Amino acid sequence: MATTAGALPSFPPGFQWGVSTSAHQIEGAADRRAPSIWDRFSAEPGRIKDGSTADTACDHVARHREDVALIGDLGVDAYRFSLSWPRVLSPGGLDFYDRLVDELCAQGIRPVPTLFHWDLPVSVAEAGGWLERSTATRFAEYVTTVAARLGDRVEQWITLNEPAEHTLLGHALGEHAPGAKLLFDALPVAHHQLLAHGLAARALRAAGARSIGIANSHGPTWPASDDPADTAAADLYDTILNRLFADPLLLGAYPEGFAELMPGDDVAADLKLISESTLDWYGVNYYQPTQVGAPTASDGEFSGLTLPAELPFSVREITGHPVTDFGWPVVPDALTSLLTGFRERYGDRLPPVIITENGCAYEGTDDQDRIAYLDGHLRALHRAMAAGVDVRGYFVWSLLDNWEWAEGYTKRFGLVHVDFATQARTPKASYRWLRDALRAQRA
Ligand code: IFM
Repeated sequence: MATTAGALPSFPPGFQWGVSTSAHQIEGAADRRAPSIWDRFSAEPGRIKDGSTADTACDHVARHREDVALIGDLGVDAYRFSLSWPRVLSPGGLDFYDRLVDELCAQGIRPVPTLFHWDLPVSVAEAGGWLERSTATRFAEYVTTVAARLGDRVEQWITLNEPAEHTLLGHALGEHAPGAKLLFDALPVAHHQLLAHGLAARALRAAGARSIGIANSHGPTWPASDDPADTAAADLYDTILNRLFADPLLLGAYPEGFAELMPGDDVAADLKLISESTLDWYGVNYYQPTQVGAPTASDGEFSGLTLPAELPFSVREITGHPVTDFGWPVVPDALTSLLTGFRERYGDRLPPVIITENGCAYEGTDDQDRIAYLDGHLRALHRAMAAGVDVRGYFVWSLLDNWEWAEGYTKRFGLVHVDFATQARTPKASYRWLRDALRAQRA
């Protein structure tokens, strides 16, 4: 992979630099919280590639001071972490987040909590989970509790992380928790998460929050060919990934043909609630483009996922680009085109954008490939900004090597290496590169 091309271009003053993590992937201390659907899922044989669980993960609950010090030394402005809803339900659970927020504030790092990053409490799942409308209401109650406790120090909130992945991987394909294989019958999960976003935003505003966002995953969809069967399949995939969640939030409407499939007596009223003043900024998690074609006769495979032949599209391998250890193609230009495409599609309805995740899986602590990845994507981001997209921040995924869901501990996304046997943290070359790049931005 190519090395970097010297100093990064200058980002505007006030641009927010950050690193991201999520609760289930780093916290450990599983015995001190209620179970989540991921605990249950990872206990089922064959679900997780290396047979591991996140019971210990990065032992972050015990080591959060050391981790906050690493964030401080890196020199970023903000730390995006998530709260574990099951921990908040458990005695003393919120005390941990209270201490974490205090520690961040003491180091001058802005806390940016995500309120849901896939670890639904089992108790909520047993009442129907996201297939039930009542989960959105329960989520808003939990958010009210969190905001009452942390709202005096937290200004910037993220309601949900990647509801598209949680719907598709968790409820349509069964590759993530809770392991349901409902295909298009999973659509209520999308609607109820959007409703939860709307209700949570209302609860946060009532608690005085002034900066609310959501972290949605997006990436350009490339049709496998000009054949109408391929372009139609790619259009559908693109609608599901790039519009099913963004259109309701930004336009107050579902893409054509989807509103009729959503649950509830008054979807139009829900859409009003979902879209009205619920976003001060729009979070984009970007990793890669996807090449999509017409369905194939047999099941497909993509990044370790099985894609059943019944799907109305198939995902094809992208060639001609370097790939990460996950097999994901490295295409920085696709970040530029994604953002300029969003600006074209949504115009003034698109609020300022923050890149809430971007990063890559590579082994090793002399991670020159990660440096080249980050360098390339930051330049691509700068090009999108020069073309008029209002981008206000960039968060690297991830601070630490962590538990990568169905991949277990086999994929390392961290700027900091974690030895999972000893819990020793070792900053990688990419950590030092980012630290120096941030110093140069501020010089
Ligand atoms: O680790 C995940 C994260 O939890 C959500 N976004 C993508 C990351 C890499 O797969």
